[in-house]
Amino acid sequence: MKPIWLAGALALALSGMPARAGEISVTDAYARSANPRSGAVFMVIRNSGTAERLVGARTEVARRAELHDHVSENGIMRMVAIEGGIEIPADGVVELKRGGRHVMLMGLVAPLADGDRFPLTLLFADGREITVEVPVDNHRDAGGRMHEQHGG
Ligand SMILES: [Cu+2]
Repeated sequence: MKPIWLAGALALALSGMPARAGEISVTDAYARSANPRSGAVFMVIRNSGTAERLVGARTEVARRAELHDHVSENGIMRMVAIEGGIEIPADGVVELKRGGRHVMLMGLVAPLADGDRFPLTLLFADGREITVEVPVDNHRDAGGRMHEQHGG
């Protein structure tokens, strides 16, 4: 019979292995911040593995990072914290975008300015963490594309 500590060590080693890391990829991450206290992060999350759940996020640039959604109440849009995380379906794509789900940064340590970049760590239900570098881009259009130069 294996000693219990060995099972524990093995589980730790497995959770730190990059074997599953390729199954979730994050692209097109960017942040907007309209005031010095808060900001929002948007991105596209692709999952080529089994169903997964984004349960939280953390970053050194804000005291709190929360998963938010927009809901309409009596014709007024407001933001609410998402209970239970965001499902990333097997072989699915989830887009965090303007007017929809996003990672809310609350209590910015310092104001975010265009061109700043910061690391954001996404926390998943199975314990894995994926850190992405997020550029601040207040001029990106709502479709998530970079503004293109006119006359080009
Ligand atoms: Cu929000």
